[in-house]
Amino acid sequence: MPEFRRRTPALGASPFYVNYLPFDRAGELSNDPHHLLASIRYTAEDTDSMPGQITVPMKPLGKVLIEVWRSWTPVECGHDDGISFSRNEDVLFGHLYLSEHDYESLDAATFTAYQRLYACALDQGFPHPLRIWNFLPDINGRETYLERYQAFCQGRHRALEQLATQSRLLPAASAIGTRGGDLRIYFLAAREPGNQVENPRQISAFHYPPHYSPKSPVFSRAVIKRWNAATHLYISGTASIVGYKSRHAADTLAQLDETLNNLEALVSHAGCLYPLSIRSVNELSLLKLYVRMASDHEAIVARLNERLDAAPPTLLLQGDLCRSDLCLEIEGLYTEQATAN
Ligand code: 3EB
Repeated sequence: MPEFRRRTPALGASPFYVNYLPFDRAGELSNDPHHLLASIRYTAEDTDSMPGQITVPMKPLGKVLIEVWRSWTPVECGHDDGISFSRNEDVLFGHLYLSEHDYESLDAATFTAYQRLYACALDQGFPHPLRIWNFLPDINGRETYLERYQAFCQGRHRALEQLATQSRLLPAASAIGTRGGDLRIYFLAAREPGNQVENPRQISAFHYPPHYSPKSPVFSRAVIKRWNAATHLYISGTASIVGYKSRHAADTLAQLDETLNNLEALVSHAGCLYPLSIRSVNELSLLKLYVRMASDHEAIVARLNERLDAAPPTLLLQGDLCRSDLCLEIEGLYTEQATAN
């Protein structure tokens, strides 16, 4: 049996930790609201979120889990130009909803969302977004001459071009299609930047050829961030893409295998570049899977358990992916306590 290095972090080891809480234990969240950075519920009904709680209109597959971000130190909450946030000494966690109808296009709405997001992060003293999650309805639909995902990429690209002086770090990201609701974004930002990690099997998204998206998607494959006593690796949504081309159209299990190969390559690359002990996807702290067809759910879980000796806690959601030929996407988080040096 391989020895797995995944461990529960010790108190104070990192500025926050994330786990998945069974939905029937949601009541526990109100026991200690002062240490709650965020809780995220994925639910097919597009309900209004409670203060400090984020709702994303996506159907959970299998066990219903709440994503919980907890801080070791007390958090402060606030609002800034439509963004709700919570923060501790080290991190800012924010979220915003934008109604597309208030803007002339998805490009314009995304541009505004990113301007606000970066302005809020700067105002609060956390100018470097490390990880951003984007949710948009009808991601594969068309918007004038562009696909909606391309329109989103264009708005984000235009905004980040202007914001490059604030932070040169391209955050890790996910961009997922919902089946209703507004443009929703949540993010994690820090006072100091982390480092980008790219995937040796994939062309960097910001270098994708223009026919794929006239303005390229600006995100990095992963961001590594060293905290005082811990190191985090935030892995972007990863799909069955080699080079810049999608592989195994319409073959969900082949896509799953390719995606795991991509994740393995990324993790070992990160382990070569930085002093991390992680060597394989087995050792990640958390996984999240977005699956286009709910009916693929059981086959995916079976194959995942076959491929991984000890799969990390995994949240499965029904979500659409930015290319219509993609069946699934996987993101991950890794936490490692720093060794004394
Ligand atoms: C890809 O690798 C798949 O536009 O923010 C994954 C993660 C993908 C993030 C984004 C897109 C994004 O191109 C799609």
